[in-house]
Amino acid sequence: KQHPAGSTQGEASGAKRLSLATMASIPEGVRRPAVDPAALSIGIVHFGIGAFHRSHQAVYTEDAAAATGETGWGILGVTGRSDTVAAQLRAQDCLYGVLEKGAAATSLRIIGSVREAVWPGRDSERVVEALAQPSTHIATLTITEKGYPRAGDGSIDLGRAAVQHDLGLIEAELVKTESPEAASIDDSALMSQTPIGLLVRGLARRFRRHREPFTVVPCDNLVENGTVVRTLVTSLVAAIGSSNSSEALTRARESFGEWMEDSVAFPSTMVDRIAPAVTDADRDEAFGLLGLRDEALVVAEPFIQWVIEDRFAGPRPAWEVAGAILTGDVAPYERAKLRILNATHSVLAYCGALKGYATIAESVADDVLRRRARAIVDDDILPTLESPPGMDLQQYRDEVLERFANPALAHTTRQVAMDGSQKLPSRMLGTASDRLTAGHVPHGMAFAVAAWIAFVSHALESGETLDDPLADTLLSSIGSTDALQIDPRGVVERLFAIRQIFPEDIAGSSLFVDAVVTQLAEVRGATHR
Ligand code: CS2
Repeated sequence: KQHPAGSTQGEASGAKRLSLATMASIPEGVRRPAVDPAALSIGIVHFGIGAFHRSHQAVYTEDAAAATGETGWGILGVTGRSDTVAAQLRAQDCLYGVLEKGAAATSLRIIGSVREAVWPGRDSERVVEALAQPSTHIATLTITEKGYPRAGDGSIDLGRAAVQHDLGLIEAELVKTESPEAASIDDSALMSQTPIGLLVRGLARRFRRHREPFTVVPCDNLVENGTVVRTLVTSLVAAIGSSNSSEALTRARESFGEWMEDSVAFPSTMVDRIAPAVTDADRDEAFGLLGLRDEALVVAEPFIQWVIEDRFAGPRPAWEVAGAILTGDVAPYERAKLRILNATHSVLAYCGALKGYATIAESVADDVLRRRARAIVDDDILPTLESPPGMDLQQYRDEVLERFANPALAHTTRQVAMDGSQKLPSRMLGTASDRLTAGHVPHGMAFAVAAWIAFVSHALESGETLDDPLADTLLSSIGSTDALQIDPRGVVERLFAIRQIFPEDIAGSSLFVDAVVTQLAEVRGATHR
């Protein structure tokens, strides 16, 4: 069917929007919410309500609620930079579809576990209040790698203005005396600017009001993500009162810190589901199935996995009945996933983009690139891993490449290639470092790092935007459009000098530097158009 460019069929036809009121008209063949959305109350605050959360934790949470009949696990979703996604959700009572695209079949399911959507730029008070409610027990986070404002030692980066701003709000919260007037003051100066700052501000109110336990569950692709968040939070708390100390504040900081030590848990998790950005074609496809407009639609592959460290301070949804693995040790799962899936994903994204492929599926369909990805896993990655219980890593490798090949998922190389400076350490450099320590030169990981360098350099050569928080630093380290040709070693050395990305042991290994320089030529060969 034809409809004007830049709009979807739903918009063009003036169709009704998905909402509680229109839910009754959801046709047979589309799965309705497994719970009555209107019956759910907030038990979870989620930071970063993007496509990934909506296709992953929100689905597990709904399935767990459906299986147990518990109604206390509705989700309040917090957006990041703008109100857009929250507004889209609010306009449809936070209902949205997950369009599941398998290689052979597509299906649509409507999710009802998200009950509120808030942009803290407008209403951080609502988020703080939700975190302080005794009926809220958990915060989950998908704020992407760059959402964790870490300094070199893993503590919070107090040099950032946004962190200092949030620290001031946390201090004010800790020593606040509740009065009706105070509660009504709400202007932009009172808006927390970082998710971690907002989380700690909410925990400060919780501490001040009743001190019920709480659990923070990060769901980003980071090594030991629970420890990462705990370190950020505790270092932020430790900084309370550092600039304008009063006796009251010092006392409050100490007991806040003690409560946190005793009553707030930070389990680590491994999350997995490929959820590419939604396109208008996806919206059209979903509209064809649903007959209602859904501006908050997400797309995902059929595969889904969640492994959670079973270390909660208070109650949690019965996520295990929805298929999640609750375990004492997430590390082997998390390593296998980051090192096999995410590393090869990135390699295929860089090389694919250089070769002119728009999607990961096209990249992995290219024999040269697929064989490369597989060889990197076999040569360097598998030797660093121990098998998680019940998992065969060679089979996992094959399944991962198979998932990437799913032709129905238009996951762009551009999307996976973004934020490389934030992704390299957890996906590639741990493997490289383990191999070097074991006395091997990791040529495969050198290829992976070289692919990233070639990709970054290509952005400089072509003038295309480099989507990376360190873009300026990266481009100026490369220097000029012909630097990689003229002086590849110089480029590698200058990039390796960026300590936020490359740790000392890697940057200082002349064997690894040599290997990366050599592999730059291999990358050129493999990505030759
Ligand atoms: C991808 C991940 O964008 C990326 O960097 O590698 O988002 C990947 O799709 C997920 O981790 C899969 O679970």
